[in-house]
Amino acid sequence: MNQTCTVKKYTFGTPFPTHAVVREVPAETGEVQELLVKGEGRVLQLLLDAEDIVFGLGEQVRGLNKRGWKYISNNTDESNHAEGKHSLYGSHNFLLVDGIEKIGLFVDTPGRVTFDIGYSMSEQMRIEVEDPDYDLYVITGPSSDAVVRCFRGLIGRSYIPPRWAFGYGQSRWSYETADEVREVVREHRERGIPLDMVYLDIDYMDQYEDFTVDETKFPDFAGFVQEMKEQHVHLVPIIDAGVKKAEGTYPVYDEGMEKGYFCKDESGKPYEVAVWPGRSYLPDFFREDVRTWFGDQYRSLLDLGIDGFWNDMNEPAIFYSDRRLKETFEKIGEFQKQNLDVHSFFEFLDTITGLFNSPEDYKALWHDTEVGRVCHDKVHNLYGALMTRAASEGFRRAEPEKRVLMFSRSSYIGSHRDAGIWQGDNKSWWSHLKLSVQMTASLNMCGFLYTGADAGGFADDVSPDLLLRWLGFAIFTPLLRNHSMRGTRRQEIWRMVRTEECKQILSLRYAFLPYIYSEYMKAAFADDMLFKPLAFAYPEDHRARHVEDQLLFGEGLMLAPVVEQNAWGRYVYLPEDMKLLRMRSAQDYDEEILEKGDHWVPAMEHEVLVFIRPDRLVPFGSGSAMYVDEVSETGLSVLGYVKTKASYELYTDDGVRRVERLEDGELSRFESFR
Ligand code: MIG
Repeated sequence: MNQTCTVKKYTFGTPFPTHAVVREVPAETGEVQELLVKGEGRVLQLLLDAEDIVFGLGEQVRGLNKRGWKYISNNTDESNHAEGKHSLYGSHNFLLVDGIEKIGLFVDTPGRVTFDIGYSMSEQMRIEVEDPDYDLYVITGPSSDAVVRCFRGLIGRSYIPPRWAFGYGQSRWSYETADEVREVVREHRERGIPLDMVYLDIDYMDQYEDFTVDETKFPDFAGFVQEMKEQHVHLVPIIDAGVKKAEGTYPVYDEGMEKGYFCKDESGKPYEVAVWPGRSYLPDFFREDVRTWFGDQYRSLLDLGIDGFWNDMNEPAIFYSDRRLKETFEKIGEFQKQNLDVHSFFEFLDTITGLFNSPEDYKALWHDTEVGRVCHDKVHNLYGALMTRAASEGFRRAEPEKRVLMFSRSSYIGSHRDAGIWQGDNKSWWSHLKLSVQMTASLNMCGFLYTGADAGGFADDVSPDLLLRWLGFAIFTPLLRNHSMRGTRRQEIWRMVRTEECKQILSLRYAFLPYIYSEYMKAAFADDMLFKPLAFAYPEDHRARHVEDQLLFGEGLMLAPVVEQNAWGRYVYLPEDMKLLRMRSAQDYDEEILEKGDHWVPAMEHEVLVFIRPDRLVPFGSGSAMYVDEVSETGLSVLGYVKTKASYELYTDDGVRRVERLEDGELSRFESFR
């Protein structure tokens, strides 16, 4: 299919090497003259037809179709994923214009890019690249599917986690002690709620120092990791980007300082910032030796039996810097002498909040890169990606044979080869459940297959019905984690009032696991998406093309999650006849064949709607597993909607050995005739 696409690369100036693209593409000479794309210097313009859909941009606010808003690639620790925002944690500068022509655009630059997609003028897309040095890739092809695959071929194969990472994980900021973690595990096991991992948030560390463990809260950590393993639970600790300043007591800091591994200011002095631990330094991940050093630090935890991590605060988030704090205190002193009126009062407030993630700090930081000294501001959107790359390369050295779970908060295209990402600090809001449905497909286009949102929502208080509905979608996302913020209502399933129903929904995850794993691996090896907008499969169907809240999931299924409170069901559009499964658990569901067209489909809060496409089969287990290693691929049953004949190829492997191609696992074939 890829052969039918055309890729053209236009190089402007001398772009910074992002390593997002792994294939050599010779650059065109001359102006950008692709179809409707007009490029001049830092501005690219494209006229949009009324029917055109613009997909892409990965982790961003708003819908699948990005038209009608201005999006800015500028990695931000944004705790409010509101409609009015322009940037989240990652920069994924890939767009797909899906009209009569299918055009993929990838703007490869680690600096800021503004995508005005019919926001200033409805029928025009205007892309403004801040840095005059960048690469532009223009891909044209016969279908959206082909263009995305072609793009994915350019950026390389998506990250493959261990199979256990497809299990259910419970998280909280934070489980503070080993006993608290034991309680989480006990409650799940005793009540028969499946569980594969418990996440450790910042409080497991000794004074928020990366790669340390607080021995008073987690005595004999190695023994504890082992004890959890015996219960088939993986502990997944967090690692933050900032390294605490602690002279003489923290070897990571001492070594980093001695060897000059931290980001510096313009004069070459290490630049002090503050994050969780207070005063800290940011490793200069742009340097290969620093990546090696930092990547090797993970070994201290790997050696204790840890086999998964999440990387946080790597946009990088900066609470304040020494320099800016001083300025702020001075300013506050001036305010003290004033009568604060409507202007000065708000200026006063902004003076303090402006400390957080200040662009001034990003301008003050410098990196030693493979192409010389560069101001952070110019390469900002790559910082998190390089932290993740450091980890990924470290894992390859420490565990050459084994897959390690890794997902990050910040990312750039290219990170999808090293890790997954979670969708950051969302809220326990219905609109954020819907956002996650849309974002997951957008991320898939950009290569991020191992992804998911904090199920139930991170900030604010969850309601039992929201958790049920959220799980009803999240059981299909590769990363399935219930995580919530300090101070919010407890969100563990066993502490909620509808425990039994949540548990039954989770059983579906384990019943579908052979399918989910198989489809994930096939998507990864074929540069395909796991979640697709309907437009990808039904390009001629005008109704289907504009559906924003239903997704195809793998080759056989369509999902239509309920994302509204107090709904007793929802309207579903079927682009063709499908078999509906209204599922309450792996054992309890009803089936109905629905004709192409619109349907009101009842679905109570504890019911999940799953649609099987015609002539497709879906392997299905009993759902009785309490953890992934208990899911057997033998003795599976098959769900299907067979009109004439259907077959399915199931992928299996040992789940931990690194695999590079489909043939490294085993394929077995199911068939069914009518
Ligand atoms: O800004 O480690 O997104 O998942 O619980 C707070 C504490 C820092 C942000 C992460 C969130 C995590 C939290 N962290």
